Amino acid sequence: MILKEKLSQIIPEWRGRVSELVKEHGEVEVDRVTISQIYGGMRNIKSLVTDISYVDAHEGIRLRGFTIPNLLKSLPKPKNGNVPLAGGLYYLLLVGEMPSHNEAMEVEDEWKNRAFIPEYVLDMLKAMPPTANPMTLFSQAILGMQVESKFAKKLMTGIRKEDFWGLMLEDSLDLTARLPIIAAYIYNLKIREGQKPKPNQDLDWSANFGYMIGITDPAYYDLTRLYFIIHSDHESGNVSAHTTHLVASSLADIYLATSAGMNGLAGPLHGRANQEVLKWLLDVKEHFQRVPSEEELHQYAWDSLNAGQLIPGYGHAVLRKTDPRYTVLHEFGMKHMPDDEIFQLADLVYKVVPQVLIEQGKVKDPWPNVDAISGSLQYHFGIRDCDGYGACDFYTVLFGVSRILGVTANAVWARALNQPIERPKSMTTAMLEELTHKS
Ligand code: CMX
Repeated sequence: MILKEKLSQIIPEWRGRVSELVKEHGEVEVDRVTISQIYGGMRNIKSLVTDISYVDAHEGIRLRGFTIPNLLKSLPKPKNGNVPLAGGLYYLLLVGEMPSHNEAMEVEDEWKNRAFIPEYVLDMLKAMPPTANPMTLFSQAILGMQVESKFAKKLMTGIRKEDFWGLMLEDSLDLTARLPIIAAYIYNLKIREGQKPKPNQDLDWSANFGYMIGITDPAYYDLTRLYFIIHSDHESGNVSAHTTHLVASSLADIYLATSAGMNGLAGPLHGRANQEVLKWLLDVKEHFQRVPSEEELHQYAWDSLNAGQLIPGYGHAVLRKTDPRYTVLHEFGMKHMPDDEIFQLADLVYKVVPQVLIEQGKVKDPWPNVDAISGSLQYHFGIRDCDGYGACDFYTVLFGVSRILGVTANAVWARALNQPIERPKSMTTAMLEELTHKS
C-alpha cells in the first residue's frame, strides 16, 4: 500500500530528527506562560507539535506548507471536476509531499476497497430516536466501529511500540473510507426515508457523498471536494484536533479518539457554528421578510450583541484576518450562486458585522471564520430542512468528515514519533496567588 511504503521510508529519519532535538536541546525554553493564559483557555501557549499544518494569525492555515489557494492549485484533480481529490490531500497530509495524479488515485482506490459499512452500524443508527442530533449519530457510528480496531486487537496480543503507527494507519484508512457513507446514511435517515447509501464506483471519495444523498449536480460534487479539503486540519490546538490527540495519547485506538474529537467539534463555539450561522441568517430573513439594507442589518447585529448573543461565524482564537477558507468558499459562491438570497445575505453580513464588532471593541478578531459562509452554500444545493426549521443540523457532520482526515494523519504521526501520554500539570489558585507575591 502506497501510504505505508512511503511512511516506512520517512519515519526513521523523523524519529532521528526528533530524538536528537530533545536529547541535545531538551532544556531550551520556548516561551513563558502567564496567569491570564492559564485562566484564559491556554490561548497561545506553545505546547503542542505537528508538522502537518500551521495557522498564522494573518495568513491563515498552511497544510504541509501550502496555503489554501496554493493547495487548490497544486493538488491533483479528478477528470470530471475542477476541485482536487481528497485522496491527494490525505497523501499530502500523511507523507508531506505533493502527490502525482496516480498517487492521489491510489489513495482514492484504497478508500474504495475499504468503503463498507457493517450492518450493525446502520441498525444502531436506525434504532435511535428521530430527534437524535446528527453529530450524536456520527460520533456514535465511529465509536460503534471500535469493535473492529486492528490496533486495539493487536495491542492486546502484543506488538512492538515502533510498529504502532502501521496499525493506526490501517484503522485510519478503514475509518476514513467509511465516513462519506456514514454521513450520507445519517442525512438519508433524517430526510430521505433512511435510504441505504450505495457508493458510485466512478466517483471519488468526496463526490460520492453527494451522490449517496441523491444529488447529481457536478457543481455540488466540486463543493464536496472543496469542503472536505479546507476543513481537514487547522493545527493541533483546536478542540477537535486536541481532543483526538489527547485521547489517542493514552494508546486509545483511532475510533475512541476521533469519536471524542467529534464530540468537541459538535460544540457551538467550534464546528456547530456553521449551523448557528445559517439559523442566524434565516432569522434575519424572517425578521425583515427580505434581505435587509446595510443600515437595518447594522442595527440588527447591534441588537443581537446588546441581547448578550454571539454573532456566529465571526471571531477566532488564533486568526486575526478573514479566514482564507472563508475566501475560497465565497469565491465558489460568487461563481455558482451569485443570485441566491441566502448567499447574498451572508455576503452582506461580511460587509456589516466586522464593523459592528470593531465598534463594540470586545473581540480580538472581528473577521469571518470558515463557518460564516459554509452553510449557505450547502443550503443552496438543497441540504436543508433537517430539523424542521429550514436550516440543517447536519452541516457539522460534513465538517467532521473532513476534520477526521487531519486528526487521523496527526494520530498516525504521533504514534510514529512515540509521543507520550499527555499530562499537563495543574495548580491551585492559592499557588498562583503565592507566585504573584514573589514577583
Ligand atoms: N460575537 C460576539 N462576541 C464575541 C464574538 C462574536 N462572534 N467572538 C468573540 N466574542 C466575545 C467573547 O465572547 C469574549 O467576550 P467576554 O470577554 O465577555 O468573555 C470577547 O469577545 C473576547 O473574545 P476573543 O478573545 O476575541 O475570542 P476567543 O478566543 O475567546 O473565542 C471564538 C474565539 C471563535 C470561540 C469566538 O470568537 C466566538 O465565539 N465566535 C462565534 C462562534 C464561532 O464562529 N465559532 C467557530 C470558530 C471556528 C471553528 O472552530 O469552527
